[in-house]
Order: sequence, then structure tokens, then C-alpha cells
Amino acid sequence: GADNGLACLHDEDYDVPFNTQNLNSSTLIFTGGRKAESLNGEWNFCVDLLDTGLRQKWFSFTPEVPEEKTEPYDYDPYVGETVPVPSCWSMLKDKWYFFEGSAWYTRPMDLDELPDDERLFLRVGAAQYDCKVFLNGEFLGNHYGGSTPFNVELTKHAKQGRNWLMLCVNNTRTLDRVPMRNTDWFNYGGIYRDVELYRTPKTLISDFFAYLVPDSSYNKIAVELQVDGPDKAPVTVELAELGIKVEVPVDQDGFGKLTIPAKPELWSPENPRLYSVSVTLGADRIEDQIGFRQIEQVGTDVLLNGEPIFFRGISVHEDDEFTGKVLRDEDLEQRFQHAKELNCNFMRFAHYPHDERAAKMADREGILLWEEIPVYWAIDFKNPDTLKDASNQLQELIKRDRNRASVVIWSVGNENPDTDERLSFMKHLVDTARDMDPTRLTSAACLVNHTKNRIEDRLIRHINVIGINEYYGWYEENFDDLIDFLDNSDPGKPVVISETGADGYIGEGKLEKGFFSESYMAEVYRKQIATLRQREFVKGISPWILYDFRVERRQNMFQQGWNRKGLIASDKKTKKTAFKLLADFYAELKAKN
Ligand code: GCB
Repeated sequence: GADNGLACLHDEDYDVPFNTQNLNSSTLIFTGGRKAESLNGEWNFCVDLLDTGLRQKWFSFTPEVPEEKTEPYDYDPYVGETVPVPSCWSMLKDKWYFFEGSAWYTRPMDLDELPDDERLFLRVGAAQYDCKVFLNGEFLGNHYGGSTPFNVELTKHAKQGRNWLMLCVNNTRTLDRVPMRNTDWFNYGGIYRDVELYRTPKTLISDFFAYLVPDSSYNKIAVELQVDGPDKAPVTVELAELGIKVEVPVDQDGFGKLTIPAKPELWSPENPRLYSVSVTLGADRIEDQIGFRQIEQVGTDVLLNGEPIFFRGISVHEDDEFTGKVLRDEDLEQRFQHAKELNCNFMRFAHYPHDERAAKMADREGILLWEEIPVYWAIDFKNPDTLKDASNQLQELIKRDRNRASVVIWSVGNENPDTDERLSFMKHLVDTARDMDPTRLTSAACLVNHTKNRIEDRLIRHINVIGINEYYGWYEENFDDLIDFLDNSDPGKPVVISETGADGYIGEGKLEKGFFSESYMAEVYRKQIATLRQREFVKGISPWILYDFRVERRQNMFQQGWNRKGLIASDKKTKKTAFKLLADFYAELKAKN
């Protein structure tokens, strides 16, 4: 038949160049305080393992009643099954649980005529991994990276009346991407964060960054902003509580930067003080709640507002038994509630950018954050496309979250093999983070030389904080090697034990002792706590992990598709013994400070 696929022998042979990656950090728009129209809700949906939709151009079909169709067709985007957005398809039907491939989301959008002086933007909070955007049959671009937001300008493409929006989302793990093929978390698929429309004036404030100037005086706030559009006029920035109202001039590219004398009350976990900031240019106005603080690395110390700090942390994935990566406000509140019960002042958001609401909540709750991109295990460090992808995800994350005082660390990688290519790849990412943001520390989960049993990683030279994932008592069965490991290491920089832990299974058929028993897990925590507390260069711990999380590669009878290293079981309620051990240890540290 006409559609035997011969027209497209290779994926590259589609006559539309789909992999444009034109929707990237450079087109991401600051949306803080803007009014959004939600496009969440039911969308028409179809999984498409063979990419028939791209070959047959399902996006170019027009809505017609069945009786009047002029050709046979394999899918009708305008009728049929629907799914909610946001959601992970893996969680909606058993037969989609392990589905990896393309899926089509379609919905109508009824619009009034767009006034001449307005622009219209679509914003997708996250779609895993590749998302192609079509409006009324026209391909507008694609975005790559499963956990960061992107915008598509619709101004010139949307029409008055009914429009059809189609998103083709593909969660296939590929060799040239970040992450690559092997991860210790579940490969969910779908549009799992909010989809929204934004209307702005012709000229808008497209980016904004406000921070305490990092020096010893604590008396200057810097603002950096970007104006996009024809009227590049000065922008008004107001911090009413500090009596600040200034005009920030912009250059011909629309970029503006100003340093303002100011003495804000400093943000800290004990006093998570946020200031209302408003930014206006003509009819455009953005708002945010921003805290001002200083984080520094000096020798083996981390200083928050000039005072040494110890990170009492816990790692957490974005994962839920029933909804996958979709987290409601209540779920996020519960996450912080549990961190508070543990007496934490710090969380590691592993291993990819979490929902942006989480960092906003951390700002209010006074929890310091480590945020990271999924440069995880083996990825193709030689491939320029891989670097482009990693770098773009990092830039999107930084643009999204750099006004969050809670975020103190950008982490650029996790347990990556030490090669020359990896080193220059990671150095590139660290440099990018520093360029975009002078107010945070850089880190990575670094390497251990297991023969010499000590910290050894050329990347350490380039970062501020050395993350170490160590599993003495678990993967390294001889626990006492931890003592030897710490004795052998002399890193000269602060070390955060970014992971440690053990699986503890507490469901039916649980063991009383040995690997996977709750008591074994507790024993590992007891020993870790006793040993790590004595080390001068250990400046924080974020054990692995707050909740049990779903993962394909763990299939023994205690795991059954789950990593069981959670201090709390997958129900997010039942605490294991180790929870209290860590909470007591942190309570003691907290009392000392
Ligand atoms: C690690 C990884 C983490 C895994 C963990 C484990 O080192 O960074 O992603 O889930 O170990 O449980 O093995």
C-alpha cells in the first residue's frame, strides 16, 4: 500500500527535519507572576511505537466526519481515547507500563483574535524526553530533555477560532542523549508537568535574575535582565520592602544589569526571608519572591552567610507509586514535612531537575537544595550532541531556578567514568554554570579509586564541593573499608556524602536479617553515622534515599521493580528503623549549631 514505509527507509528520511532543537534555553521565558491559561486536562492520545504518525503526517490531517473522509487512515487525532495532562502514560494502563516510543497528544484551543500588540507563548513544564510541537498541522519545533520547561511562540501561527495543538512525545532512551540508556530510575513517558498559554505585550521581560553580590560586604543586590521585542526601554525593578525602585537601562541586545546598594535580611534555613520583587516594562510585569544569601567554599568549609554549615540532608527522587513523576502540592508538602521530621536543612534532588514548585517550596520552608542534571553513569562524552543536550538542560535549569535562594549547588554529573573526554565535558558544564550564576557552588558525585581506596578524581580541581556516593556495608561489603577510605583521602575541599544507604524491604515475605532486611539497613546507618561524624572534611550527608522508588532493573523478590533504599516505603507513610536513626543524629547536630 501507499504506506509501506518505503518512503522513509531511515529515520533521517522524514521530509520534515524534526530534530531541530530550536526550542531550547535561548527561547525559555521567565514566567514568574504572569497569568497563565491552563491547557491541562483531557487530551486525545495514542501511542505510536513505529512512528507511523511522523511517516503518515498525522499532524497534517484535518478534522472530518468519518463518512466524509476521502482516504483510509490509521489514526484520527481528533476523536477517540483521551488521557489527562499532566500524567505519565506508564501509570495509566498496564499495557503502557513499559511503553517506550512516541505518543501523540492532541487538543483544541479556541482563541479570540490576537490583538496586534500581543504575543502568545505555549509553555510545557516537562515532557519526557523529546517533544515535537505542531499547531494546525505546522511543525513548530522540538525540545529535548525530559525535565526542564520550554516555550514555543505561537504569535504568528495561531489563528482566531479553533486551533489544534499536537505534541508528539517520545521517551526512547538513545545513545546520544542525557541520560543515555542505563539508569537506576524508571523511564516514565509523557507530558507530566503543566501545559500553559501566556500572553505578553510585544516587548517583554524574557529573563530576570536578582542576587546578593557575592563579596564580604553583603550590601549590594545585582539584577540582570533581558528584554525581548522592539521597544528596548529601561526596566523598572522594585523591591518595596527594601525601599528600592530603580530603572535598569538595557543595551541594544536588550540586556541590562545593575548593582543596587541594599542591606537585605539574609535568607537561611532558620530565617527563610523572601522579598517581593516586581519588574515592569510598559504593560509587561513579572513578579517573584526572592531570598538573598551567600554561599561560599573556603578550603574544606562551606559557609552560608559567612558561617560554616553542615548539610543535614536526604536525597529524593521524583517518583510516586500511583502517578509516577506527577507530584501534587500535597505530595511536595509531605516531602518537606518528612525532611523536617528528619531534622534536615538540605535535600539532594536526584538525578534530574525536579518540578519547579519544589524549589519554590524549599525557599519558603528553609531547605537548602542540591539540584542536578541527568549526566548519569555512562553517557557518550565524545559526542558533541550529548554535550549540547547536557549543556542545554543545565542552562534551562539554571534559568528556571537561579532566583531560588534555597538552591546552593548545581551538580553536573553522577558517577561517570574518568576519561579525558568526560573531564572536558564536565569542565564545560561547570564553566557554563559559573558563567550564568556567580552565586552557587558546583559539584558532582565524584569517583573513588577502589584499588587505593580513596577519593581520586581529576574533576575535583574544577568543582567546589566533592560529592561522594559510598555504599560501605552494602556494595562494598566490608564496612571497615570506609574508615580506611576516609583515612586515605585528603581532598582539600568539602566532601558531601551525596549517597549512602542499604535496601530494607518491609513488605510481605520480609527477612529478619541479612541483605534486604530492615535490621541490616539500620545497622549500615548506625555504622555510617558513627564513622562519618568524625571526619573534618565531611561537610554534609544526603543518604540514599527518602522514599523507595520504582525502577525496571531491580527484580529480586524483595525489590520487585523497586529500589528499596528508602527510609520510608513506597506508600510514603511507613518509616523504616533507619529513619529514626538519621533523625536522631541530625537532631544532635542541629542542637550543636
Ligand atoms: C548509586 C546511584 C543511584 C542508585 C544507587 C543504588 O550510586 O547514584 O542512582 O540508585 O546507587 O541504589 O544503587
